[in-house]
Amino acid sequence: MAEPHFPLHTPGAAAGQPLVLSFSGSDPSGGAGLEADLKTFQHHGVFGMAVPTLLTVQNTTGVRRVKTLEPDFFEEQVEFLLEDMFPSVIKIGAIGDKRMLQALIRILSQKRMDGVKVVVDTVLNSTSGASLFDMRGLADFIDRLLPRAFIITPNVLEFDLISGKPTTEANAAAHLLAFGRDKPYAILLKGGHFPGDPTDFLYNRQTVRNFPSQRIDTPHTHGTGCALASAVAANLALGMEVTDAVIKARAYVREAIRTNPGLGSGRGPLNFNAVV
Ligand code: PXL
Repeated sequence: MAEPHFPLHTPGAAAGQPLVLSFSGSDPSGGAGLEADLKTFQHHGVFGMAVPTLLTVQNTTGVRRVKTLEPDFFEEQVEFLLEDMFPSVIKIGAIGDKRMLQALIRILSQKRMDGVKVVVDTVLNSTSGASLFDMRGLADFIDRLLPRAFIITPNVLEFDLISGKPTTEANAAAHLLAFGRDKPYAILLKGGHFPGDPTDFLYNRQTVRNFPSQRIDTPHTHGTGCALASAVAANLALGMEVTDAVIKARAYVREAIRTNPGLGSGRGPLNFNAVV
């Protein structure tokens, strides 16, 4: 029998790996949410942990139903986990509702969380179907969760909701500078909803850098935002500073879209094993 290309069991492979924790919703199709986060962490060589905020009835054709989990149970899971294993970076995805948001804010307000970098993927509405966040929690999301973030990754629709103003490719940089001025966090504005070839914008400490790219013509972009935010989280945990973390994460996601496996009959998942 031929030798495998790599050892099937690599004792101690996880030793020394940074720990990254995801709080997000579960997608049974494995393309978005918690499942996408863990695959992305694994690919980046960081050790992924996860506590779900909500469950979905979902396949590649859409999200049919959402069930936000019990915040008490969520908090108990987190507390018990943190007694034992502590992350250097936390990635937050879909939150569900205001009660779950409040549980998250309580957790992130703990003194021991001070040194933990928080990546918030501002999942306010899924591209397809049911709501992943009850908008009655929007004010608390903006005023109480976002200030705790190290970086947030809104798409254009989400940034419009957060900033209260419509953003176009032409006004994005000025708009980010004005909005970001007194904010403690960096903002990666994802330009996928802009017409034509999209540009992403990274606001960080009074500067804006733009990243133009060519649109890839494919329907298979399920979970793109989850993978991008998780790749940024993993790169931060590996010690990169924010601009490098974003540049590397964008390259990973672009290649993951380009080499997508074409699964499902709707918007299929990415290739999480993409090598860049
Ligand atoms: O990509 C946004 C997203 C986040 N989290 C979960 C999702 C989705 C989109 O479908 O299902 C659980």
